[in-house]
Amino acid sequence: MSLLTLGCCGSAGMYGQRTPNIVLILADDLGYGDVSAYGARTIATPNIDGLARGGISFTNGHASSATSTPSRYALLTGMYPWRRRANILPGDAPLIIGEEQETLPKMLRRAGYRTAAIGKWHLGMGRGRINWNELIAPGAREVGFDYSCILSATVDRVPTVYVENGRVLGLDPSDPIEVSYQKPFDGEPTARTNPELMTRMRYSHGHDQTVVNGIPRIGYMRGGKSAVWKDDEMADFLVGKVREYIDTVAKDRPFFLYYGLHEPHVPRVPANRFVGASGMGPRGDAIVEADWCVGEVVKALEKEGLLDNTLVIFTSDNGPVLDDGYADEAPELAARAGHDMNGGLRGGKYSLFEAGTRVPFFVYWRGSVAPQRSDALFSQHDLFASLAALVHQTVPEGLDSENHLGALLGRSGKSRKAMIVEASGRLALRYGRYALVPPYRGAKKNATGNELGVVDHYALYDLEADPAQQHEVTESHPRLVRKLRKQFLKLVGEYYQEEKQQEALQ
Ligand code: NG6
Ligand code: CA
Repeated sequence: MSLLTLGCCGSAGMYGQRTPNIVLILADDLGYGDVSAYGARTIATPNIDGLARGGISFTNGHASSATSTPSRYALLTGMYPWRRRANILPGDAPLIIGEEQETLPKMLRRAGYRTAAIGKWHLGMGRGRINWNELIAPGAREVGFDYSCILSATVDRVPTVYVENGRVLGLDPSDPIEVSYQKPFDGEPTARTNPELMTRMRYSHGHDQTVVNGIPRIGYMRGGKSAVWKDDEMADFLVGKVREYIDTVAKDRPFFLYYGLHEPHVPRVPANRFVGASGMGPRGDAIVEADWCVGEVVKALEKEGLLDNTLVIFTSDNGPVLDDGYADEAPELAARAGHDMNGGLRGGKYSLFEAGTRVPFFVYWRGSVAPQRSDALFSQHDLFASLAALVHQTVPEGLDSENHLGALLGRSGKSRKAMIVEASGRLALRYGRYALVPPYRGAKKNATGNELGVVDHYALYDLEADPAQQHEVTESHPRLVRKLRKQFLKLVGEYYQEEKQQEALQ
């Protein structure tokens, strides 16, 4: 049956049933080695493993970028983020997705879906100079989400409040919120002026501005006391919103739910009941908490009788990091436990090496997707075109997203051949079994200790023979290096700036 002959929403689809609900769970900084599904024995993630075991476990699933904003931009727009020079946003940044721009949720809406975004956002909101005390627009709604309850940026950035449908949740109008990323508010303490305020956690680098809940953050904020989130209740709060949405959304049409977990990004402050759960301190405990959240989502779907008609996708926005700016002993505790967050890959968050973007990636659809392991190269930005094919929609011309629905549902081994990955504005190529990492000037590592890339030449790695990227094959494959370099420059075109690549950005 051809896709073109099929109707739109709710019709019997390509795989013989109504188009499914789609739940996309996106963890924050979860590494390839941070889930037991790929064999890690130092951490137990039974709920995530349940999706992996009952569905497709991708061994070569990628985020488009090694940091959050660009990665999420690519996932939601199907465009490479470096075309737009997307980089990590502050909490008061304007929306970086154009209001007219086609997006994954808009496409699903056209297919009859109800849409919701809950959790981490990090794509900006408003048009600049946000008044946090009024309706903030454009935002998630204009990107295509009917309902939203989101963190504007990251847990370590102000404002430390939830924004529900464009309004700060729980705000008392007599105590307005002000936010600045330029300078502290007169007379307001910061982590630098008043280090004694850091009662819950101290910073190791950066994060020395406004202190909220005893935790120093990036950016300055004052007011809005009644709206400030409680860090150790965030998982319960967000999963509560997710449960509520799944329970109450009208079931006459399918829904698309984007759930941005905040774990295990810094600051790691899991609920009390998870403290000590991993034996690895806050980072491990935050992963156990995230795993619990995933279990709650599955339970909620089960309770509503939706598991057979819901495609659940679980992945992470970028690779992992131990010390991302807070002194929570993550490096020491991981070493003591023998935990390799990278799962044997090189690099990590911020890196052009494999662990920057190769992330946990699982697709679960009970009764429709056969349990299996897949080595297909699949990038999150291909979800747009692939899901469009699933729900019989077309996508705009010129998208970077490619339709690999067959690979996504485990019905074909065919998938993307070449892919550009990005880390803090620097670019590299994946081509079949090879990775080509172009040079840049600057430090080999950043303050996190993660290795960023190669400093002075185009480096070629054979990922099949050497997934850990320990041995370059640059010298033994000069023709291939030339060919892939050409291919790389062709793909990145005018967007590749040698100088940009050479600036140490992050
Ligand atoms: C960095 C922050 C880091 C984290 C990251 C964004 C410092 C020193 N480091 O600039 O803590 O917030 O930005 O992470 O401030 S991401 O996963 O959202 O991309
Ligand atoms: Ca992230």
